[in-house]
Amino acid sequence: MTKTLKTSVCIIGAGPSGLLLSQLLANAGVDTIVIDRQDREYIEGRIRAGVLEQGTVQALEEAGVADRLHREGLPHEGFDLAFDGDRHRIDIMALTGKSVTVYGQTEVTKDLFDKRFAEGQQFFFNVPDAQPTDLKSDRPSVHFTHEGDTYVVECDYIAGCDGFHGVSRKSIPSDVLRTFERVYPFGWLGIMVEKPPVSHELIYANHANGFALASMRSNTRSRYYLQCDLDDHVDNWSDDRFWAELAVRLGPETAVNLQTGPSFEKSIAPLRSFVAEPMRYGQLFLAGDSAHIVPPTGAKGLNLAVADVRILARGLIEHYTNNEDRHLDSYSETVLKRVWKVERFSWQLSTLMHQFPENSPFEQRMQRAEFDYLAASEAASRSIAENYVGLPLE
Ligand code: RFL
Ligand code: PHB
Repeated sequence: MTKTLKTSVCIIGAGPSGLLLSQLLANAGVDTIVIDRQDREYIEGRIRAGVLEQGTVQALEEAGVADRLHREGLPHEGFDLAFDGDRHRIDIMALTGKSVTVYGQTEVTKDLFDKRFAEGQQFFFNVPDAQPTDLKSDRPSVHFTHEGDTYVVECDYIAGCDGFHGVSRKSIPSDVLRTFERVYPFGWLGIMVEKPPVSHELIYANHANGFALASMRSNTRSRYYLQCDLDDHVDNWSDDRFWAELAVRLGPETAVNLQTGPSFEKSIAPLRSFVAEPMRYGQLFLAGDSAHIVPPTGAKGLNLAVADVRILARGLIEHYTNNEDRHLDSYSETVLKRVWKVERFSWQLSTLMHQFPENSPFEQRMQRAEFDYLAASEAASRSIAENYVGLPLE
């Protein structure tokens, strides 16, 4: 038997985008149903982003989920770029008057889940086959099966917050959707370890052996990454091999402070730049990774998702409270302008900081010259800093 449910906005995906949208709408009295292919435990366990822009922190405050973030998050006023052992600090506070906050995506997701559950949000987890339909009608719906029953959610709008591999973007006809993509010829091998970080600020390092990043989740938990080949495998990387290679890429002056230990997470992620246009089709809106991917250099993925959601929530709330569709109608155009700027920054920083197999000695010298220019120019450093702390919402 098919069960029919009704809601204002059906949200596909319970990652940070879907959860935050649901919370912002709930705060304004707008009803949602949230559907995910996975369950809560799986979603909370995914180790991903670690750095929040001030705008992201503000959005979480507005949503009412920032108490633990303010207690446990680490404010950072700068970070280092390193090239073959030479280090240049980007003083983001001095250059922009703003800081960023180190607080893991896992924690953001937990905080959002806790509040949505406490407020009685209707979720459907482990849904393998969500299908948005009638997107061009004024009564779209989402069809799916759950625990053996068939469901139809009838709604006004569908929010596609289901990530890069989700169904939402794929339900936009191919003659409407344009996609733009760059796949990088390497991945990031990441580990998590219960040891204090090598430095109290992040270090992004370019070394002849490849990129390395020293990051953290707290004063006692570190997150490190190494550039690796796309066909490499975690089994090739014992902890000992990882630590030895990290020490080489960070350089001896930094490596003396490295506290090593057994890793409790190890994974490889590919790097990709991707944008889908438009981000609206009929009553379907895309937000977050369902519409765009950035390489993780610069820590923009989660922050970009949150910016989309803030703009989408504003449009939807205006629709429901004032019957005013101006911001909803300009959603795709507004967010894409910002998305492309953030794509540019993530691509530029990735291009500067990695070893590309196809680079000639000329391009290697160009990377070094760009680093030397940055190190000597406040204007160039400020440009990096203003992107790192986050561009204005629009
Ligand atoms: P998410 O987090 O991918 O959540 C999407 C949710 O949708 C569900 N889903 C479906 N549900 C129903 N039906 C379907 N057909 C569905 N298909 C998928 C999924 O189960 C999931 O729960 O997207 P969202 O919410 O837009 O959030 C975006 C951020 O997660 C993402 O931008 C960042 O995590 C990107 N990212 C990183 N960003 C950083 O800033 N720093 C990082 O270090 C960093 N590391 C990463 C990352 C993304 C990764 N991915 C996507 C593989 C590392 C990895 C491995
Ligand atoms: C992380 O801590 O996972 C992290 C930090 C900064 C980045 C990417 C990832 O640019």
